[in-house]
Amino acid sequence: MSELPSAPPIRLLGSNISYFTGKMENYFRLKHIPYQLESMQFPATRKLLERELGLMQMPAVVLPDGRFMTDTTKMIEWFEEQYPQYPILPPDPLQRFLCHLLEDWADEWWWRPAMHYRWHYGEGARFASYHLANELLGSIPLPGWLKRLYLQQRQRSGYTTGDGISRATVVGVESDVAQLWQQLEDMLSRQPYLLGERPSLADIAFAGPFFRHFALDPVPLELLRQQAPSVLEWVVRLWNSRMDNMSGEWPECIPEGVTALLEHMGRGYLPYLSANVEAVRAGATRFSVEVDSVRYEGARYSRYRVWCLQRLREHFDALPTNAKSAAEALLKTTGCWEPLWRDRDLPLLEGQEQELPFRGDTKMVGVNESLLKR
Ligand SMILES: N[C@@H](CCC(=O)N[C@@H](CS)C(=O)NCC(=O)O)C(=O)O
Repeated sequence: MSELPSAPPIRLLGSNISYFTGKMENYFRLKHIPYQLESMQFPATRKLLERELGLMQMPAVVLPDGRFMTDTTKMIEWFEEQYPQYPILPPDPLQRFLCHLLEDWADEWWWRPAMHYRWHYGEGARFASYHLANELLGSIPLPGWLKRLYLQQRQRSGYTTGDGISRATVVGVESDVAQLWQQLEDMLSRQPYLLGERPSLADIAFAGPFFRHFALDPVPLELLRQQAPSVLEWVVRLWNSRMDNMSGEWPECIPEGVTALLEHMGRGYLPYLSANVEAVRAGATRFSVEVDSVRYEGARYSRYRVWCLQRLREHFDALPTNAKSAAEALLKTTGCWEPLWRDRDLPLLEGQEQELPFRGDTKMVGVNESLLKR
């Protein structure tokens, strides 16, 4: 008997040491959605994605029908509609809202420290630049040392020293990371996933900074082994979890530990988001801000993150009345409420990000692309 040809799998274009590619892989695995990871090849992939999506961003997904997609947040939302069995969002609206908050924080705040740990230390920069030069830049006819040098400079000037991290900031950034690890260690030494017994969107989002960065790059990996072994165990547990095998229930109430995370987010990320709004409104592509006792000097503004703030507000506005009051009370006691609403009108471009996940308008930041553009 001949077998029916199986449907071509979903293609995930990215890198196997990339933050957002790792987030998407954790999602596909958890949902048991078959996919095939393909390393992007520059400069060809850049041209392809600019044509198909309007921008080059990692990862991209190509559906079996040939459509291209970008942005992990909107892609996951779309896949959840297509694969509604075993949802990664809890049924309780307040818990769902918390997942969206935590996802945004994981995506947009922990990116900078993750890049810092990779590119600041020689050990990390050597590993990552060697890996990426081979994985992504194989078709560029230049010597390996030059590609590695280029990658280190590109990533530092785009995402670390060029995004507000100076010598004086390093201690503050690393202690911010240490606080997060301690908070997660407290939670994950008591329960297998962030919301309790079942993995959720919050776990998928935190796979971004942890799976391909903190738990992979040599310097943070050793720190994680020593300081937060339960978090390290969670990284692998999540990678090896499947939603259709879960017997645990969604939690009855907000799990212990979430309040500390929200307080942390309210001290650092939300005030930063609001400073970013001011910078975008003023057209100041660089801005300086002190949040949670750390001063970021010359951080890049991000139009995309204005849209992120708008989305968080929309998620809040969409809550049913009871959940809305509970969310408001929780946001107020954790210091998140005021910065969430500080700027009433947000300086969004007309129709900004409305075509996601099938077309993007703005990237997180613009970095120097000379080598990859040829
Ligand atoms: N919000 C986007 C962010 C994706 C993103 O920023 N990816 C990084 C690499 S992991 C990237 O493409 N950076 C652009 C660049 O370096 O040119 C998502 O969720 O997919």
